[in-house]
Amino acid sequence: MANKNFDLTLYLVTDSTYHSVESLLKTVDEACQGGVTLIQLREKNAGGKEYLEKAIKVKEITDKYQVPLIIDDRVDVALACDAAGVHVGGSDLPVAIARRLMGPDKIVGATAKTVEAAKKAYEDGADYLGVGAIYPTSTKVVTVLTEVSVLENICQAVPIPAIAIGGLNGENMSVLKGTSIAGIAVVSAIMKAEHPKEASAELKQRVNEIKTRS
Ligand code: TZP
Ligand code: MG
Repeated sequence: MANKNFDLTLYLVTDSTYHSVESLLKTVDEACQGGVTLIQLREKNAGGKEYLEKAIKVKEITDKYQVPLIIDDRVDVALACDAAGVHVGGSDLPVAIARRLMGPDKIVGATAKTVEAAKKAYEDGADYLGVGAIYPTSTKVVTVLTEVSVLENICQAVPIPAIAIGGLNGENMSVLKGTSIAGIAVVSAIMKAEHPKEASAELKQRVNEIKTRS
């Protein structure tokens, strides 16, 4: 596998629900200034054309700050905008297919809620795992909660890094202390923040206080 350098410490997953394109771009820009280390464009209601147009605009910003851009769900959109990678979940293209289409140099992230799924995603070529939801979330309507103990079992079961996601913020992420996560992923804690730059910087500081793995 190619040597891919990416930092999962603070992974922003976007949500356009309450954002115009301009506001989405502004939030992404401020989040980059605040130090997010990876950004996933997550567009659940956009067709391919709209998704790609947004991805190209977001990538202009992430490129400026040298933050890798990951596209949620859609390998075609990821390839079309030359994103750093794609993130696939249980109802998307299988990890092995995503890897084959993306090639060895791109990042492929996968969602895993069990040790078994984590091992399979690793064997099929995933570079990192997203695990959750740790807390109830209003961002993703259909999701189940994942115990922190399961998260840690996943971290121990595979050599690729794992991040925690779901309802996480600066106050409640301490529940992850002692686990082997490489970072956390958030939507609301940055997308709904009044000051995304400051919110990102504070979250990053908190994650760095609790995480032990790079
Ligand atoms: N996958 C599991 S929970 C979640 C996703 C995409 C949403 C997390 O959003 P928030 O606002 O940080 O709870
Ligand atoms: Mg998906």
